[in-house]
Amino acid sequence: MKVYFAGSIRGGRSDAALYHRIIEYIKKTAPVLTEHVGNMDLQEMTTPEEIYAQDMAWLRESDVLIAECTNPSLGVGYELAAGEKLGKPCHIFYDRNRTVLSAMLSGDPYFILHPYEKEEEIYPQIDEILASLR
Ligand code: 6K6
Repeated sequence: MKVYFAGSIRGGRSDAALYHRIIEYIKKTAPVLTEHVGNMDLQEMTTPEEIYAQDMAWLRESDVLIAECTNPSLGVGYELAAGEKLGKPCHIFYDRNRTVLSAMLSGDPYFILHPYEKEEEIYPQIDEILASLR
């Protein structure tokens, strides 16, 4: 079972450390195809065309999309829409005290929403997601 983790890059890196912790947690159970999203010293070394092609290939290869959406990101929104089109289960985590989720995400019944107030709430929910896919 492979996980596609989505988190803001050009939308802003203020939650990069949180992405890193979530990715490290998931990796104890399942491979994460998009580990770079949690890389704290991310450097863009390739072209947008290559990034798009690689990410779409990883999305097709993945069994589940887990997105952290507290920091809004056009790329993450795109990936969620693409994940829905591909029929992948799409889970959206967001800190309900720090953001109001876009209505295009909260209003789409396809997406499984996981609002949280404390980071510790994220991990048992990830356990459930991964267990449901086994
Ligand atoms: C190469 C090596 C490290 O960083 C790069 C270049 N940037 C990206 N590499 C891979 N995926 C990316 C990159 N930029 C955006 N994405 C994808 O879009 C990721 O899968 C994120 O979930 C999402 C972030 O979108 P923006 O709009 O916030 O950048």
